[in-house]
Amino acid sequence: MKNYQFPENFWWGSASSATQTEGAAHQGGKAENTWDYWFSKEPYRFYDEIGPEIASSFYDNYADDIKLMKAIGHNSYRTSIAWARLIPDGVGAVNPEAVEFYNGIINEMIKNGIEPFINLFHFDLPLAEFTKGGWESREVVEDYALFAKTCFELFGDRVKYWFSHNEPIINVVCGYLDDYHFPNVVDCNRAMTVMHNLNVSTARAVEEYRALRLDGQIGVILNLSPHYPRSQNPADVRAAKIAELFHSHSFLKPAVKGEYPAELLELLREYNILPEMTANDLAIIRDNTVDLLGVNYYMPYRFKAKEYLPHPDSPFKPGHLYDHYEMPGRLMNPYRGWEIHYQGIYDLSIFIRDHYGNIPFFISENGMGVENEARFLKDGMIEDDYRIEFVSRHLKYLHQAIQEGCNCKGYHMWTFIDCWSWCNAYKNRYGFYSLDLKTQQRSVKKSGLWYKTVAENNGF
Ligand code: BGP
Repeated sequence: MKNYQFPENFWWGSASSATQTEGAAHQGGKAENTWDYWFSKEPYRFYDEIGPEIASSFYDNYADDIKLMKAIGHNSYRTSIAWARLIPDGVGAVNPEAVEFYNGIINEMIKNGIEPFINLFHFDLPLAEFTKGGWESREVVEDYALFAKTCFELFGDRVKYWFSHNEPIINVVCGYLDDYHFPNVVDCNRAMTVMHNLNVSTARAVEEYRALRLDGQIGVILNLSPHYPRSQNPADVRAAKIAELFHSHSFLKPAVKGEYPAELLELLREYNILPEMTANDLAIIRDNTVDLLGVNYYMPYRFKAKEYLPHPDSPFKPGHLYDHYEMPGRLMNPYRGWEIHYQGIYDLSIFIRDHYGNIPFFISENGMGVENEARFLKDGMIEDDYRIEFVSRHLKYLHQAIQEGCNCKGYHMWTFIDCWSWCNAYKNRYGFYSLDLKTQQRSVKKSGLWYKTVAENNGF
C-alpha cells in the first residue's frame, strides 16, 4: 500500500465561521448583522426556516469543543471574529464581552496545542454598516480597516495567521448578481463596485497589519476552482478564460500580485461595468499584497461557449459571456449539487505554482455536505465512509502536487461540527462531529476518527 506522507508541520484541522457556529446571535452584546436581519424579514428563504440564532452554540461550548478538536488530532483551526459582536455599531466602542469571548477561544486553543487561524470577515456585515451602504461604500471599507486593526491589537500577540476575508466573491455574486444572499441586488455595476471595494479592503487590512509590525502572517481565503473548457475549440477555451478572469483572477491577482489583470479591466470597460478605481486605491492594492493564500476547493467549474444570446432586456452579468457546462458522466454530490473532481485540487495547486509565483497556500476548505446522515448510524456512530473517501482521494492528489513542488502548508476540512450553512441551514451536514439540533449534543463520526490517525501520522 502506498504511503502518503506530508511535509513536516503540516496543518491538519478544520474551518468554520462565527455566524455559522457561535449562536448567541442576540446575546453577549452582539448587534444584528445582515444574516440576523434578513432572517427576521424573510425566514422562508432559509431551509426549514432555521436562522443563525443558535447555530452550533460555540459561544457557550467553545471550551469543550476545543477539547473535541484536540481529540481528533487538530493542530490548527480557523474561525472568524464577528464584527457585529466585537464592535456592535461597526465603528466605535468595543464590546468587552466579545473581547473576553475571543480571548477565551484563542487562549483555549493555544493551551490545547491548536494554532488559531483567524478570519476577519465571513459574509457577516454588521447591520449598522449595511445601512451606510454596505460594501458599496468606501466609508465601510475604512470602518472595516479600523475593525481589522482593533482585532490585530487585541489578539495579534497570540494569533499568527490572519485572513482578511473568506470567499469575498460570494458577497459579489450572491449578494449583487444572483439573488442568493441579502441584499438580493441584481446589478452588475454595483457588483463590480463591491468587488473593487473588497479588494481594497484586503489591502487595507494588510496595510494595518504590517504597520503594527506583529510577527505573524496575513492572507486572504478564496474559493478557487480549475476552470475547464468543454473542449479545445477556441470558443470554449475563451468562455472558460473569461469566466476565470471574473471568478478567480479578479481577487487573486490584486491580492497576490498587487494589480488587476489587464484583460479583466478591458472586459469591464467593454461592458461598461468598470467601477471607480482611484490612483490611490490602485497604489494601496499594489503596496499591500498578502503573505499566504487560503484556498477553498469544492468543485471544478466547466464552461462552454454561449449557446444562445441572452434576452436583450436581461440585466447584464458576466454569465452572458459563457455557459456552464455539465460534463456527461461527471461524479456528483447530489445533496449539494456540486461536482466532485478529485484531480481538481492538483490542477489548482499547479495553477497557483505556475501562475502565482508558488505563493505559500493551504487548503482552507474542502468537504462534502450530505443530507440525512442519520441513515448511516451504526452502534451510535455515523459511518460516513463516503467522506473518508472524499478526503483521502483529494489528499492523494494534493500529495502529488506537493511532490511536484507546490507550496501547500496544510489541509483544513469544512467542517468541525455540523454547522449552520447560510440559506441551506442544516440541510447538508459537513462535520467530523454530528450535531443533534434538539440537544446540541456532539458525536464523533467515523471520518473524525479516521482524520485523527491521518493527523497523528502526518499522512496515511
Ligand atoms: C463555503 C463557505 C462556507 C460553507 C461552505 C459549504 O463556500 O465558505 O461558509 O458554508 O462553503 O457550503 P454550503 O454551506 O453552502 O453548503
